[in-house]
Amino acid sequence: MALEDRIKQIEDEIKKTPYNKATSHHIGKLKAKLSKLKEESLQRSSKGTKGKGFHVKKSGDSTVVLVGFPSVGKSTLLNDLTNAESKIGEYEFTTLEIIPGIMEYEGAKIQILDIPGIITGASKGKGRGREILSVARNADLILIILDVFNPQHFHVIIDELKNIGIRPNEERPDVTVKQKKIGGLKISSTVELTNITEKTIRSVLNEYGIHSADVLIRDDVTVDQFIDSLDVSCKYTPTLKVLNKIDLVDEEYLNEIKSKMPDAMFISANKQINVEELKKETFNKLELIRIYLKPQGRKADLDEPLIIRKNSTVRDVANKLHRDFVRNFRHAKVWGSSVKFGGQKAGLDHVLNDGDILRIIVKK
Ligand SMILES: Nc1nc2c(ncn2[C@@H]2O[C@H](COP(=O)(O)OP(=O)(O)O)[C@@H](O)[C@H]2O)c(=O)[nH]1
Ligand SMILES: [Mg+2]
Repeated sequence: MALEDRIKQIEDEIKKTPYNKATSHHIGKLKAKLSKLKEESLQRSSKGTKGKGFHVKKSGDSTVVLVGFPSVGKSTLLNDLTNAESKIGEYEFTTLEIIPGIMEYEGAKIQILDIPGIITGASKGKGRGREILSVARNADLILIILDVFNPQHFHVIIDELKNIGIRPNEERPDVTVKQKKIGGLKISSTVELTNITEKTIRSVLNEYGIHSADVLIRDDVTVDQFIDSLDVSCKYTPTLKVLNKIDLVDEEYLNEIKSKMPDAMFISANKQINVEELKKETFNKLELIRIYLKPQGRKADLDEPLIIRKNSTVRDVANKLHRDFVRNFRHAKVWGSSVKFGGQKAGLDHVLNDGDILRIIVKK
Protein backbone atom coordinates (compact mmCIF):
# COMPACT_ATOMS: atom_id res chain seq x y z
CA MET A 1 0.00 0.00 0.00
CA ALA A 2 1.25 3.49 -0.79
CA LEU A 3 2.43 5.62 2.11
CA GLU A 4 -0.36 8.16 1.67
CA ASP A 5 -2.99 5.39 1.75
CA ARG A 6 -1.55 3.93 4.93
CA ILE A 7 -1.64 7.40 6.49
CA LYS A 8 -5.27 7.77 5.46
CA GLN A 9 -6.13 4.31 6.81
CA ILE A 10 -4.67 5.05 10.24
CA GLU A 11 -6.26 8.49 10.35
CA ASP A 12 -9.62 6.82 9.70
CA GLU A 13 -9.03 4.22 12.38
CA ILE A 14 -8.20 6.93 14.93
CA LYS A 15 -11.40 8.77 14.00
CA LYS A 16 -13.44 5.57 14.35
CA THR A 17 -12.06 4.56 17.75
CA PRO A 18 -13.94 6.11 20.67
CA TYR A 19 -11.57 7.74 23.12
CA ASN A 20 -11.69 6.44 26.68
CA LYS A 21 -9.44 4.96 29.33
CA ALA A 22 -9.57 1.50 27.81
CA THR A 23 -8.70 2.66 24.28
CA SER A 24 -6.28 5.48 25.06
CA HIS A 25 -3.12 3.42 24.83
CA HIS A 26 -4.32 1.86 21.57
CA ILE A 27 -4.96 5.34 20.18
CA GLY A 28 -1.53 6.39 21.42
CA LYS A 29 -0.04 3.52 19.45
CA LEU A 30 -1.96 4.48 16.32
CA LYS A 31 -0.94 8.12 16.66
CA ALA A 32 2.69 7.11 17.03
CA LYS A 33 2.40 4.99 13.90
CA LEU A 34 0.82 7.89 12.07
CA SER A 35 3.52 10.30 13.18
CA LYS A 36 6.24 7.93 11.95
CA LEU A 37 4.55 7.56 8.57
CA LYS A 38 4.12 11.31 8.21
CA GLU A 39 7.75 11.83 9.05
CA GLU A 40 8.72 9.31 6.39
CA SER A 41 6.47 10.93 3.84
CA LEU A 42 7.94 14.33 4.67
CA GLN A 43 11.46 13.05 4.17
CA ARG A 44 10.57 11.55 0.82
CA SER A 45 9.01 14.72 -0.48
CA SER A 46 11.90 16.89 0.65
CA LYS A 47 14.28 14.59 -1.24
CA GLY A 48 12.14 14.90 -4.33
CA THR A 49 12.13 18.68 -4.43
CA LYS A 50 15.84 19.31 -4.71
CA GLY A 51 16.75 21.27 -7.80
CA LYS A 52 13.17 22.14 -8.64
CA GLY A 53 13.58 25.78 -7.76
CA PHE A 54 12.11 25.63 -4.28
CA HIS A 55 15.41 25.65 -2.53
CA VAL A 56 16.14 29.12 -1.23
CA LYS A 57 19.44 30.10 0.20
CA LYS A 58 19.16 31.49 3.69
CA SER A 59 20.51 34.99 3.96
CA GLY A 60 20.27 37.74 6.53
CA ASP A 61 20.03 37.35 10.27
CA SER A 62 16.83 35.32 10.24
CA THR A 63 14.15 34.17 7.85
CA VAL A 64 10.45 35.00 7.78
CA VAL A 65 8.01 33.26 5.44
CA LEU A 66 4.69 34.68 4.24
CA VAL A 67 2.07 31.94 4.19
CA GLY A 68 -1.47 32.41 2.93
CA PHE A 69 -4.08 31.61 0.33
CA PRO A 70 -3.63 33.03 -3.18
CA SER A 71 -4.44 36.72 -3.70
CA VAL A 72 -4.44 37.74 -0.05
CA GLY A 73 -1.69 40.28 -0.74
CA LYS A 74 1.52 38.42 0.10
CA SER A 75 3.46 39.79 -2.86
CA THR A 76 2.19 43.33 -2.26
CA LEU A 77 3.31 43.03 1.34
CA LEU A 78 6.73 41.66 0.41
CA ASN A 79 7.27 44.73 -1.76
CA ASP A 80 6.25 46.98 1.16
CA LEU A 81 8.49 45.29 3.68
CA THR A 82 11.58 44.71 1.58
CA ASN A 83 13.66 45.81 -1.37
CA ALA A 84 12.18 43.04 -3.49
CA GLU A 85 9.87 43.42 -6.44
CA SER A 86 7.45 40.56 -6.47
CA LYS A 87 4.79 40.46 -9.14
CA ILE A 88 1.32 41.43 -7.99
CA GLY A 89 -1.62 39.89 -9.71
CA GLU A 90 -5.34 40.36 -10.08
CA TYR A 91 -5.75 36.64 -10.70
CA GLU A 92 -4.96 33.65 -8.49
CA PHE A 93 -1.60 31.85 -8.42
CA THR A 94 0.43 34.79 -9.62
CA THR A 95 3.52 33.82 -7.72
CA LEU A 96 4.74 30.42 -8.85
CA GLU A 97 8.19 30.63 -7.38
CA ILE A 98 9.74 31.88 -4.19
CA ILE A 99 10.68 35.54 -4.13
CA PRO A 100 13.13 36.59 -1.43
CA GLY A 101 13.54 40.11 -0.10
CA ILE A 102 15.52 41.72 2.69
CA MET A 103 13.89 43.90 5.33
CA GLU A 104 16.33 46.10 7.21
CA TYR A 105 15.21 47.00 10.68
CA GLU A 106 17.17 48.25 13.70
CA GLY A 107 20.41 47.18 12.06
CA ALA A 108 19.10 43.65 11.41
CA LYS A 109 18.76 42.18 7.95
CA ILE A 110 15.70 39.99 7.91
CA GLN A 111 15.07 37.72 4.94
CA ILE A 112 11.42 37.57 3.92
CA LEU A 113 10.19 34.92 1.51
CA ASP A 114 7.09 35.31 -0.61
CA ILE A 115 5.95 31.81 -1.45
CA PRO A 116 3.12 30.70 -3.74
CA GLY A 117 -0.30 30.71 -2.16
CA ILE A 118 -1.45 27.48 -0.59
CA ILE A 119 -4.88 25.94 -0.71
CA THR A 120 -6.77 23.45 1.43
CA GLY A 121 -5.04 20.10 1.12
CA ALA A 122 -1.69 21.69 0.29
CA SER A 123 0.16 19.54 2.81
CA LYS A 124 -1.17 16.46 1.02
CA GLY A 125 0.36 17.70 -2.20
CA LYS A 126 -2.36 19.83 -3.77
CA GLY A 127 -1.00 22.67 -5.89
CA ARG A 128 2.62 21.71 -5.16
CA GLY A 129 1.63 22.49 -1.59
CA ARG A 130 4.10 20.15 0.06
CA GLU A 131 7.07 21.70 -1.64
CA ILE A 132 5.77 25.18 -0.93
CA LEU A 133 5.09 24.45 2.71
CA SER A 134 8.42 22.76 3.25
CA VAL A 135 10.02 26.18 2.80
CA ALA A 136 8.09 27.31 5.86
CA ARG A 137 9.78 24.55 7.85
CA ASN A 138 13.04 26.48 7.70
CA ALA A 139 11.55 29.77 8.84
CA ASP A 140 12.31 31.47 12.13
CA LEU A 141 8.89 33.12 12.00
CA ILE A 142 5.81 32.54 9.88
CA LEU A 143 3.52 35.41 8.96
CA ILE A 144 0.07 34.00 8.31
CA ILE A 145 -1.48 36.41 5.83
CA LEU A 146 -5.28 36.45 5.71
CA ASP A 147 -7.78 38.37 3.64
CA VAL A 148 -9.95 40.47 5.94
CA PHE A 149 -13.00 38.84 4.29
CA ASN A 150 -11.73 35.30 4.97
CA PRO A 151 -10.37 35.19 8.50
CA GLN A 152 -11.62 31.60 8.82
CA HIS A 153 -8.76 30.48 6.54
CA PHE A 154 -6.56 30.80 9.60
CA HIS A 155 -7.56 27.35 10.84
CA VAL A 156 -6.95 25.76 7.45
CA ILE A 157 -3.44 27.20 7.37
CA ILE A 158 -2.67 26.07 10.91
CA ASP A 159 -3.78 22.52 10.00
CA GLU A 160 -1.68 22.54 6.84
CA LEU A 161 1.36 23.70 8.81
CA LYS A 162 0.81 20.98 11.40
CA ASN A 163 0.59 18.36 8.69
CA ILE A 164 4.00 19.35 7.42
CA GLY A 165 5.59 18.90 10.84
CA ILE A 166 5.38 22.49 12.11
CA ARG A 167 3.94 23.21 15.55
CA PRO A 168 2.87 26.83 15.30
CA ASN A 169 3.23 28.83 18.52
CA GLU A 170 3.99 25.74 20.61
CA GLU A 171 7.02 25.16 22.77
CA ARG A 172 9.06 22.00 22.47
CA PRO A 173 7.73 19.80 25.30
CA ASP A 174 10.27 19.08 28.01
CA VAL A 175 10.73 15.34 27.59
CA THR A 176 14.05 13.53 27.59
CA VAL A 177 14.46 9.93 26.52
CA LYS A 178 17.82 8.34 27.22
CA GLN A 179 17.96 5.06 25.36
CA LYS A 180 19.78 2.13 26.90
CA LYS A 181 20.71 -1.37 25.80
CA ILE A 182 18.94 -3.17 28.66
CA GLY A 183 16.86 -2.48 31.75
CA GLY A 184 13.40 -1.78 30.35
CA LEU A 185 11.53 1.50 30.46
CA LYS A 186 11.91 3.72 33.51
CA ILE A 187 9.40 6.54 33.34
CA SER A 188 9.43 9.45 35.74
CA SER A 189 7.93 12.91 35.76
CA THR A 190 8.41 16.08 37.77
CA VAL A 191 4.77 17.13 37.31
CA GLU A 192 1.51 15.26 37.62
CA LEU A 193 0.56 13.79 34.24
CA THR A 194 -3.15 14.38 33.72
CA ASN A 195 -3.35 13.78 29.96
CA ILE A 196 -1.46 10.55 29.42
CA THR A 197 -1.14 7.25 31.25
CA GLU A 198 2.02 5.24 31.75
CA LYS A 199 0.53 2.48 29.64
CA THR A 200 0.08 4.88 26.74
CA ILE A 201 3.64 6.16 27.13
CA ARG A 202 4.89 2.59 26.98
CA SER A 203 2.92 1.67 23.90
CA VAL A 204 4.06 4.82 22.08
CA LEU A 205 7.69 4.12 22.94
CA ASN A 206 7.33 0.50 21.84
CA GLU A 207 5.89 1.69 18.54
CA TYR A 208 9.10 3.69 18.11
CA GLY A 209 11.14 0.58 18.86
CA ILE A 210 12.26 1.93 22.22
CA HIS A 211 12.18 -0.85 24.82
CA SER A 212 14.86 0.28 27.26
CA ALA A 213 15.23 3.89 28.25
CA ASP A 214 15.13 6.43 31.07
CA VAL A 215 12.27 8.79 30.33
CA LEU A 216 11.96 12.07 32.19
CA ILE A 217 8.89 14.22 31.60
CA ARG A 218 8.82 17.78 32.92
CA ASP A 219 5.59 19.02 31.30
CA ASP A 220 2.02 17.81 31.63
CA VAL A 221 2.07 16.59 28.02
CA THR A 222 -0.75 15.26 25.87
CA VAL A 223 -0.31 12.10 23.80
CA ASP A 224 0.33 14.22 20.70
CA GLN A 225 2.96 16.31 22.47
CA PHE A 226 4.65 13.22 23.80
CA ILE A 227 4.82 11.72 20.30
CA ASP A 228 6.13 15.04 18.92
CA SER A 229 8.90 15.00 21.49
CA LEU A 230 10.15 11.76 19.92
CA ASP A 231 10.11 13.30 16.46
CA VAL A 232 13.29 15.32 15.99
CA SER A 233 12.03 16.77 12.73
CA CYS A 234 9.21 18.71 14.44
CA LYS A 235 9.66 22.47 14.12
CA TYR A 236 8.38 24.75 16.84
CA THR A 237 7.89 28.01 14.98
CA PRO A 238 6.30 31.24 16.21
CA THR A 239 3.68 32.79 13.95
CA LEU A 240 2.07 36.17 13.54
CA LYS A 241 -1.49 36.55 12.26
CA VAL A 242 -1.87 39.36 9.73
CA LEU A 243 -5.22 40.48 8.31
CA ASN A 244 -4.78 42.39 5.08
CA LYS A 245 -7.01 44.65 2.96
CA ILE A 246 -8.58 46.46 5.89
CA ASP A 247 -9.05 49.44 3.55
CA LEU A 248 -11.96 47.53 2.01
CA VAL A 249 -14.10 47.19 5.14
CA ASP A 250 -15.98 49.61 7.37
CA GLU A 251 -15.19 50.23 10.98
CA GLU A 252 -18.01 48.11 12.31
CA TYR A 253 -16.85 45.00 10.42
CA LEU A 254 -13.25 45.66 11.39
CA ASN A 255 -14.06 45.97 15.09
CA GLU A 256 -15.99 42.74 15.00
CA ILE A 257 -13.01 40.78 13.61
CA LYS A 258 -10.65 42.57 15.96
CA SER A 259 -12.65 41.33 18.91
CA LYS A 260 -12.53 37.79 17.52
CA MET A 261 -8.82 37.93 16.73
CA PRO A 262 -7.31 40.21 19.34
CA ASP A 263 -3.77 38.98 18.73
CA ALA A 264 -3.74 39.73 14.99
CA MET A 265 -2.19 42.66 13.11
CA PHE A 266 -4.58 44.59 10.86
CA ILE A 267 -3.01 46.12 7.79
CA SER A 268 -3.50 47.28 4.26
CA ALA A 269 -0.54 46.34 2.11
CA ASN A 270 -1.41 48.51 -0.83
CA LYS A 271 -2.65 51.51 1.16
CA GLN A 272 0.32 51.12 3.52
CA ILE A 273 -1.75 51.10 6.68
CA ASN A 274 0.04 49.70 9.76
CA VAL A 275 2.94 48.41 7.68
CA GLU A 276 5.49 50.09 9.95
CA GLU A 277 3.82 48.50 12.98
CA LEU A 278 4.01 45.13 11.28
CA LYS A 279 7.75 45.59 10.66
CA LYS A 280 8.21 46.36 14.33
CA GLU A 281 6.13 43.40 15.49
CA THR A 282 7.98 41.07 13.10
CA PHE A 283 11.29 42.24 14.48
CA ASN A 284 10.08 41.82 18.07
CA LYS A 285 8.70 38.35 17.45
CA LEU A 286 12.05 37.16 16.12
CA GLU A 287 13.64 38.04 19.46
CA LEU A 288 16.92 39.16 18.02
CA ILE A 289 19.79 40.49 20.08
CA ARG A 290 22.90 42.54 19.29
CA ILE A 291 26.42 41.31 19.96
CA TYR A 292 29.42 43.62 19.55
CA LEU A 293 32.63 41.98 18.45
CA LYS A 294 35.94 43.01 19.91
CA PRO A 295 38.91 42.06 17.78
CA GLN A 296 42.15 41.37 19.63
CA GLY A 297 43.92 44.52 20.79
CA ARG A 298 41.20 46.79 19.45
CA LYS A 299 38.05 48.46 20.70
CA ALA A 300 34.73 46.76 20.18
CA ASP A 301 32.89 47.81 17.04
CA LEU A 302 29.90 49.52 18.61
CA ASP A 303 28.46 50.70 15.30
CA GLU A 304 27.86 47.40 13.61
CA PRO A 305 26.53 44.73 15.90
CA LEU A 306 26.17 41.14 14.91
CA ILE A 307 22.49 40.20 15.04
CA ILE A 308 21.54 36.77 16.37
CA ARG A 309 18.55 35.05 17.92
CA LYS A 310 17.91 35.37 21.63
CA ASN A 311 19.44 32.55 23.70
CA SER A 312 22.23 32.08 21.16
CA THR A 313 25.57 30.85 22.41
CA VAL A 314 29.19 31.78 21.72
CA ARG A 315 29.18 28.77 19.37
CA ASP A 316 26.34 30.27 17.31
CA VAL A 317 28.28 33.51 16.88
CA ALA A 318 31.50 31.66 16.09
CA ASN A 319 29.69 29.57 13.48
CA LYS A 320 28.32 32.69 11.89
CA LEU A 321 31.73 34.31 11.66
CA HIS A 322 33.73 31.44 10.24
CA ARG A 323 33.96 27.67 10.58
CA ASP A 324 37.52 27.95 11.80
CA PHE A 325 36.43 29.92 14.85
CA VAL A 326 34.76 26.83 16.26
CA ARG A 327 37.40 24.40 15.09
CA ASN A 328 40.26 26.44 16.57
CA PHE A 329 38.34 27.86 19.51
CA ARG A 330 40.39 28.40 22.66
CA HIS A 331 38.04 30.50 24.77
CA ALA A 332 35.95 33.64 24.65
CA LYS A 333 35.91 36.79 26.72
CA VAL A 334 32.63 38.49 27.40
CA TRP A 335 31.61 41.92 28.70
CA GLY A 336 27.96 42.63 29.47
CA SER A 337 24.91 41.36 31.30
CA SER A 338 25.48 37.66 30.59
CA VAL A 339 28.60 37.59 32.79
CA LYS A 340 29.41 38.51 36.37
CA PHE A 341 32.38 40.72 35.52
CA GLY A 342 33.76 42.32 32.39
CA GLY A 343 36.24 40.25 30.43
CA GLN A 344 35.06 37.00 31.99
CA LYS A 345 36.17 33.82 30.26
CA ALA A 346 33.44 31.80 28.55
CA GLY A 347 33.15 28.59 26.58
CA LEU A 348 31.27 27.73 23.40
CA ASP A 349 28.05 26.95 25.29
CA HIS A 350 27.86 30.30 27.07
CA VAL A 351 24.49 31.98 26.38
CA LEU A 352 24.84 35.62 25.33
CA ASN A 353 22.61 38.60 26.16
CA ASP A 354 21.58 41.62 24.12
CA GLY A 355 24.38 44.19 24.08
CA ASP A 356 27.18 41.83 25.09
CA ILE A 357 30.70 42.47 23.84
CA LEU A 358 32.47 39.33 22.71
CA ARG A 359 36.04 38.45 21.91
CA ILE A 360 36.87 35.01 20.58
CA ILE A 361 40.37 33.72 21.11
CA VAL A 362 41.53 30.98 18.75
CA LYS A 363 44.47 28.60 18.75
CA LYS A 364 47.35 29.82 16.65
N1 LIG B 1 -7.78 46.75 -1.53
C1 LIG B 1 -6.63 46.12 -1.31
N2 LIG B 1 -6.12 45.31 -2.26
C2 LIG B 1 -4.95 44.70 -2.02
C3 LIG B 1 -4.25 44.88 -0.79
N3 LIG B 1 -3.13 44.14 -0.85
C4 LIG B 1 -3.12 43.53 -2.05
N4 LIG B 1 -4.23 43.87 -2.76
C5 LIG B 1 -4.61 43.41 -4.11
O1 LIG B 1 -4.91 42.02 -4.07
C6 LIG B 1 -4.52 41.38 -5.28
C7 LIG B 1 -3.58 40.24 -4.98
O2 LIG B 1 -2.39 40.73 -4.42
P1 LIG B 1 -1.03 39.89 -4.41
O3 LIG B 1 -0.05 40.68 -3.63
O4 LIG B 1 -0.65 39.51 -5.79
O5 LIG B 1 -1.52 38.61 -3.61
P2 LIG B 1 -0.75 37.21 -3.39
O6 LIG B 1 -1.34 36.25 -4.36
O7 LIG B 1 -1.08 36.83 -1.98
O8 LIG B 1 0.70 37.45 -3.60
C8 LIG B 1 -3.87 42.50 -6.12
O9 LIG B 1 -4.82 42.99 -7.02
C9 LIG B 1 -3.48 43.54 -5.10
O10 LIG B 1 -3.42 44.83 -5.67
C10 LIG B 1 -4.81 45.74 0.20
O11 LIG B 1 -4.28 45.96 1.29
N5 LIG B 1 -6.00 46.32 -0.11
MG1 LIG C 1 1.92 36.49 -4.93
